[in-house]
Amino acid sequence: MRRAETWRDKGRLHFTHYRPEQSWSAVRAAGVIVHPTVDHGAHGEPFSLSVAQAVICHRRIVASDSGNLPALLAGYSAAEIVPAGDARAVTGALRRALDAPRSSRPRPTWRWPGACGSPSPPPAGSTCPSTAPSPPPPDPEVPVSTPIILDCDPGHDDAMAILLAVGDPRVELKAVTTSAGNQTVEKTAMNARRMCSLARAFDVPVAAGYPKPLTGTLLIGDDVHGETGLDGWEFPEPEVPLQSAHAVDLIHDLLVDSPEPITLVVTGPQTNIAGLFARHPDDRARIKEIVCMGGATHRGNTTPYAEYNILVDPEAAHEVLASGVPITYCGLNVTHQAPVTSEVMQRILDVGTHISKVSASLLGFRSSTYDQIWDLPDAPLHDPVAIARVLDPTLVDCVEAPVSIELRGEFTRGATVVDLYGVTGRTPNAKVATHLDTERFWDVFMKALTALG
Ligand SMILES: [Ca+2]
Repeated sequence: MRRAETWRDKGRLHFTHYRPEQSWSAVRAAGVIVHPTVDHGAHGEPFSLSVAQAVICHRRIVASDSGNLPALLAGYSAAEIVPAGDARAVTGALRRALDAPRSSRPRPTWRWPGACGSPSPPPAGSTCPSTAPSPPPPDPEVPVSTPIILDCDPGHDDAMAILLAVGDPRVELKAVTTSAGNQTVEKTAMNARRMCSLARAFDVPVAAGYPKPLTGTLLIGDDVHGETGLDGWEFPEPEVPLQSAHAVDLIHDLLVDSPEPITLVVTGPQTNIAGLFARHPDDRARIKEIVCMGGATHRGNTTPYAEYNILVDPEAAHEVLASGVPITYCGLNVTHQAPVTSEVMQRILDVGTHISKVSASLLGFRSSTYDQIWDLPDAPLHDPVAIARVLDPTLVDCVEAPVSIELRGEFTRGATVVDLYGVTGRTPNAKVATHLDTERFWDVFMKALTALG
């Protein structure tokens, strides 16, 4: 057996030729692609640069062979080009490409179509026609769509987050997975199916995750969200089915199969994500970032200092924070800048669709419970703020800060301890949202709602 070549990207990327199945996705997650006409590694066969026709790093060709590449690789720009079969030259070119500043890398404007435009690599030995269709030229008017997986616990505000994710073209909703939180995991999965069906997102898979937190018993939020977890509307039987796969398996498969890192938006307790990292530690390198609704820079909402999502499973939140995956917290301090006022409710109704009518009814129920519990009839719409941060980061200002999850406090378990002023001297380990552009946020939400029809 030949000596395995190893490439590293600042310690994150680790790829060896002859152990392809596990490492292959890490390479692709880092933006390195070997042209799929030789993508046998993903299917368990040895991959070798000696048969590679092209090696692509962050959408730029760094190595290529001859043949029908011009047609096959239309849409890619060239960095430096070295012979694809020269492992030493390719390794050097890849290192230089991976070390290039992010800003100098072209933004992806179209999706990897698979060999010859098909979703799967062709059988070994087959050849692509020289007239393979070229990808469409990038349209500057069409926004780049960020692939996301929404892990949530619907829940009324999760429900609105689903609608925003489906209705705004700047995110591509790859899946909805549910955690136990606002209601049992069976009910949150049912509610995710209801909302995807309502939004006619029939191709978005929905899967249920763990039934309880890593430690302790589940604290449901039926005081806010009711017996079903989504009280306030009588839903028909959902058309979107429940996947038989566990949420963790679905997330893992999507991460492995994706040609680019995926953003996880987490708007419930973080149990599923902690479980994912425990079972598949390599998946950390396949995630672009985690944007969560959770925590607060000041006070909590379920105990004086703990916010609900973190309080339900503090150990999971701690594991996710310690994973090293970039994480952004959209906490109560910023989500309370999105109150559903009577004016907002009227705007939702004015959209004039069935979906807007259902939304207004759901939010009306939630406002009534917020009014009873917190004397807050203009209930803040927490979870869509995390989606907003992904689809347009300028909507949500963030600062970098050291964050810790309180696991033991007698009165403060589940609190996010955010060192906004650097008094602890710790290195910042998270982004923390501090301000929401409320006016533009509601404009974006209404636009998405309108787009859903
Ligand atoms: Ca939620």
